[in-house]
Formats: sequence, structure tokens, C-alpha cells
Amino acid sequence: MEKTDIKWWQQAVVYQIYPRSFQDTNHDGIGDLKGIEQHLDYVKELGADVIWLNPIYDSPNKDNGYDISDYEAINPEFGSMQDFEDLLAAAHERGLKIVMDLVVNHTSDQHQWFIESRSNQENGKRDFYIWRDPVDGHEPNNWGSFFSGPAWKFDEATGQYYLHLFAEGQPDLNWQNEAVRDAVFGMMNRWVDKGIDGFRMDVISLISKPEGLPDGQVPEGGTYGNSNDAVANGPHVHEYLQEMRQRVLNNADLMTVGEASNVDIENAKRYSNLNGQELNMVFQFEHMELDENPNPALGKWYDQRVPLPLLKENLTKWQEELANQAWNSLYWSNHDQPRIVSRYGASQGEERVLSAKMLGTLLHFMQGTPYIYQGEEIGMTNAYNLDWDDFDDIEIKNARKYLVDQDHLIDADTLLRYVHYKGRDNARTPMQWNQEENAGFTTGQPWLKLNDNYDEVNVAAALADKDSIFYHYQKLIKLRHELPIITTGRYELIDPHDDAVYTYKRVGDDEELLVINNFNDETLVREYELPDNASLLISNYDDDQGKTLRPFESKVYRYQK
Ligand code: ISL
Ligand code: CA
Repeated sequence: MEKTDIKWWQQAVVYQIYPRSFQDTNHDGIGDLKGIEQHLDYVKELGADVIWLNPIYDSPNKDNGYDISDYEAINPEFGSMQDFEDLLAAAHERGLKIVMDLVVNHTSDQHQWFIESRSNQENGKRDFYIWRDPVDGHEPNNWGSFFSGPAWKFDEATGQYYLHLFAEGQPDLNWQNEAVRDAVFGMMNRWVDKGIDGFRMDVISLISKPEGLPDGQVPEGGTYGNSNDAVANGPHVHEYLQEMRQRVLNNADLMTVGEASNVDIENAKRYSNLNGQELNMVFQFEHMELDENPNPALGKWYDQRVPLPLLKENLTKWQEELANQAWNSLYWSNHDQPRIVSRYGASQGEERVLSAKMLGTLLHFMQGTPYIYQGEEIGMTNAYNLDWDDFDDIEIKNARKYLVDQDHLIDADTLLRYVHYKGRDNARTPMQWNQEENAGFTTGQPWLKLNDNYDEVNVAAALADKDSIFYHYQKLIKLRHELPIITTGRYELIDPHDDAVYTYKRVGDDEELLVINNFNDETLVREYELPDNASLLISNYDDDQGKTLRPFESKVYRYQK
């Protein structure tokens, strides 16, 4: 990769904000746009270039904003369109870009299109969604929803089923209908005209459904067919994205990232090809799905860590195979994933701090565009203090309803253990700003219980400590901005079979970086060949003990070849 070819979004670092949990300013316990504006300087201080906002559009919140009832109105809980315009202007003043969530695989069942669509079979909007007659009095096929239970809902009034790959309140749009594409692209262009800087596209790999909607495979012991496998990367998805590129994305210098459930290398090369026909990059899921339950009927619900060699093999595959052809996104966390220190590091004490820095270093020295999820930069952990009555997430609630109560696949205590390891609410507890009541998030009643460790884990404490995780991330971002080799260098894995240490190189024309990361909470000895001119670029300890690697030690050397 030539240095001159670098695009701005390849050298950028993205900070993801989950507005509901970031900062409340009007005491209703719900984060809002004004709260985000208040903290723009914080994001700037960290050094990120781009903010990705989770959905802020009008929504009945069956799935926290991923069920949109009006794409062109702001959810009043978050503020007004004026607040949004103010936020965008304030961000731009600081040189920060804003990328919006685009949720167009489905709408809310409260969206005007669906209200019309379900009104009767002859309605002009009927074909905006995916309606089918019952087959032998049953669902049209065996697909299960991503949130457990069936993917079809029978509509008594019109005698047909509609498809919802996610919650019942999230009917799938029919992308085969040209009028749907016109409506979506028109809406996107109006946001582009407002001056936004890009889109993160929700489950974009699912928009093209397979011809004839064939049954999915039912896992052993399971009840429903796998709709993800049946639908992902459908027959027209690339065609639709190329059309979107022509009709919307080429109208401005945007950053685009497709959330691509079930995407493999070959598909990713098409979605995010450097030829610029579709998207800039995708969020692939393979490294997030290594710790799924061996019983496929239980899907993601599990509590066992991944052996390190498997993680390396996977991340390495993506680094090697996309190089010079497509572009990677790099992420450890988001609003759907548990906290990364609780997954690959430690949740408590000094080890929490060390492991957060180690994990940050490992990710940020790879090739791709890194995403930091709010709170990751202070090492926020899973919320082990939340119990059944505290959860809000529909995925967690449905897992309880279907996997425990209806299908008896698992007992409630085991599921709770899995939820504490994997549940989405681990990421969604309010941002921890300081030691004050509700961590400074709200003076009202927070919409979701806080993690009870905010006394220790909070932004104020991080900013006051020069050795904090925050400043480590700040340094990682700065290095990415300053050293093109982090963007362009070739990746090379050093220790594929080592089950405790993950070491890789970035190879440039005349220099190299050696990135060493100890995943163990024990001291180990490992020896690497280093030229005499090697200097330590960043580390999470204040001295270098050569071949001795202390718990979660992470260090990067830079040297001339
Ligand atoms: O969250 C997941 C695993 O825990 C995924 O299955 C997730 O549902 C999937 O990646 C799609 O996620 C996106 O679309 C969903 C929404 O609930 C998620 O928050 C969003 O990121 C439906 O819009
Ligand atoms: Ca509020």
C-alpha cells in the first residue's frame, strides 16, 4: 500500500456513542444529544476523529432505537432536530466527524409505511414488507428470529404472516421492491445534505432475502431454522449496495461501515473492496463468535473463554486476506458485545488496567480502522451486579422466555451466568463519569442500573491519573496518526501456537514494529529477535525487563530493518 493512497477513514479512529447511556442533561434518566455535545471536548482530548452515534431517530424503543418509526425525526427523548444540528456543528467546529446509524433492513411496526402496509392486502405499501400466506396453517418457513422465537408474526386482520428477523416490532423491509430502495436512498440523501459524515449500516448483509425463502437448518436440539445462514449475503445484496453507492454515497466524501452478520472473507472482499464500489469496510463477527456455546441451539449464550491460538488464527486471517484488497474494521466492543476486559482480560484491580491497555495495544496496532466503544477507554467492565429484574435488553429477555421458559433448553441460573458473560446490557450501563451519584450520568432515575464499580472506574479518576487506560488509548491514537506504518505495514503473526502470548509484526519498507502481548495474569519468559536499534514505542509497564513478560504485559518495539 502506498502512503499517498491513504484515505482519511483509513487513518481515522472512531469513538462509538450509545446516546441513551452517555449523558443525561434534563434529569429524565436517559442520555441525550445535549449530553453528547457537553462531552465533545472529552472525545477530542482522547484524540478520536469520528463519532458513530447509535440510532437517535424516533422509535418506540422495542430494541432501543433499532426499531425506527420515523427516519427523519429525532426521538424526543434525545432532543430535537435543532439539537442534532447544533451537535453536528459543534462537532465539525472541533474537527470531529459524525457517522449515523442506518437501520434499513427493517423499520418499527409503528413506522407509517408498516401501518399502511398492514392495513389491508391491497394497500400500496403492502409490498414494502415481506408478507406471506400461512402454509398448512403455519408460518411460511421455519426461520427463527435473531432474538429467539419465530421470525414470523401472524397478522389476524389481513390473514398473512410478516417477516421479522429481529423483534416482532421490527418488520423486514422488502428491498426487492424498487419503491423501497427509492424511499431509503431519498432519506439517506436528505441526511447527507444535512452534512453528516457517513453511515454505519445495521445488518446490511441481510437485506436481500433468498428466492423462495427456503427453510434454514435446524440445529440439533433446536426449534427453529437458522435464518442468519439462510439470509446473509443474499442474491442481490451487492447489486443493492452498488446502487446505493451510485445514488447516495458518491454524493459526498462519506465513511461507510456495514455491519455484516455472517460475512466471510470472500464476501467482505466484495463489500469493502478498495475499488470503492460498495462500502469502505464491514464489521465482521467471526472473532466475536469464537466463544459461542458448543450447543448451537444456545447460540451466543456461553461463559467460556476462547483459547488464544483460535483468536490469533482468526484475526490473522482477516489481516492477511484483506490486505491490499479490502479494508478491515477493528473492534473489541460495541453496544451488542460484553466488555472486552471481562472477556479477554481481568475485571478487577490492577489487572483490569493492565489488560485493558494490552487489549487496546493489540487491536490498535493492526491494519484497519479502530472503533472504541464508550467506556472502553476507561476499562469499563461487565455489570455483574445486574439481575433479572434489572435487564432491559430484548435479546436477554427473549432468551429467558424462549430458551428457559418455553423450550427448557437451559435453566435460568445458567442463563444468568451466560448473560453476565455475554449479555448486551453489560455494554449499555450508563457511562461512568465520576464518583458522584449515578456516576454523574444523571441526577434522575437512570433507565438502566449502573455498574456498581463506578467509584473506582470513572472518567474523572482516569483523567487525573497519568498512567490511566485513557491516556494509553490517547497515545495509541496519536501513534496511529503519526506513524503511517500502522496504517500501511504488512501484518505478520509470530507465534501462532503460543497459548499465552500474542506477538505480531508490522512490516514497512524500511522499518518494522514488533507488538508483544501477554494474555496471562502470570509472568512468563519469551525471547524475540530484535536488532540493536530497537526502541520501545509504548508499553503498559514503566520499565522493560526484556524477555520477562509480566502479567498482561504489552509492549511495542520499533526498529530499522
Ligand atoms: O447482538 C447480537 C448478538 O448478541 C447480534 O445477533 C445482533 O443482533 C446483530 O449483530 C445485529 O445487530 C444490530 O441489529 C439489531 C440490533 O438489535 C443491534 O443492536 C444492532 O447492532 C437489530 O437492528
Ligand atoms: Ca435526558
